[in-house]
Amino acid sequence: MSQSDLIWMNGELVPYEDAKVHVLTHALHYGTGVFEGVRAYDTPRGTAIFRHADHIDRLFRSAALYHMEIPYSKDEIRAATHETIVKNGLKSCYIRPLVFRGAGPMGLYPLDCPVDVIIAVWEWGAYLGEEGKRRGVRAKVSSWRRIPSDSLIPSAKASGQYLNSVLAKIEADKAGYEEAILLDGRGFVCEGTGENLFVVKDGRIATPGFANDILGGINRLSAIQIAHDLGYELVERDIARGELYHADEIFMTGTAAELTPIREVDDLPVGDGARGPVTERIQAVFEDALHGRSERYADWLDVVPAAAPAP
Ligand code: PPE
Repeated sequence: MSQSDLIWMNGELVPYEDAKVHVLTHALHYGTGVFEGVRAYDTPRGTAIFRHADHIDRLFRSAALYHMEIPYSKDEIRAATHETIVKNGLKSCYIRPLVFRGAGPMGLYPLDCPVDVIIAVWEWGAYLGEEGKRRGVRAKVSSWRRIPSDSLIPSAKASGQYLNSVLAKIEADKAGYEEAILLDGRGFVCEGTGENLFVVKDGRIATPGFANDILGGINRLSAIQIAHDLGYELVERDIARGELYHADEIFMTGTAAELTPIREVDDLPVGDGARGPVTERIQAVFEDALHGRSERYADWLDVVPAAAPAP
């Protein structure tokens, strides 16, 4: 991660060093925030944000699910994001909008605390590495189960919920793996700590659905669309843990991770222990879409105006 100069904070761009909050910020104590992970790519049409409207929609939905009213419109958030990228002079970057309960009365009741909004951008390479995207990564089935939807809201991208992913990530890292695969409360495959998951067997693709308590990934939707367009059969269904050990291929999708194959699960090679042919085909189309090399998926890109107007 490399630091950028300016962070958008409650309506204005402030220097990186000055983008601070009070220690009694509600979200710091109780995790009352919602966020997004978005990426902008350097494309032939200029800097372009991948599926920006979908990310903004999910941000507003996550906020509503936690009873937070965002004090800006979707258009304002979009324009502010454009401005933050342009003013930082970045051609490609990771974008992190965060909406959180700020400093106000302490105690669990949050509705009297302000709702603060920041948008940060920085240059960030592939989360699980460029080599990981080519060769695949090693994953471990976590001993931590994915948060169930009768305790929290797995479909919301809420800050506090990420303690679940943090525990799984630490466990996997300490055990020498790059990523964790969490099972849902019923013991079916759910997702990675920050990625959705797909299993390929005999040319057919399966992925967990909302009944498995996934976060509805935007890249998941793109991978589903691309798989369909390439003519693959793809179903959303319960996937037993044991299927991971019989899969021909497994891959994960996420904004940070992009499309990354898994080459080993629990020390067992997945298929040939390398990126498989179905994964490679979908990944190639996906990469073209991200980088603006695809006519077919050109609509997925929100081109950043070179001199963004102030929001
Ligand atoms: N599941 C989880 C739990 C998750 O956090 C992400 C994104 C996804 C699935 C995939 O969603 P999407 O990006 O819309 O395809 N994780 C974000 C945060 C990662 C981080 O380390 O921070 C991301 O990829 O930006």
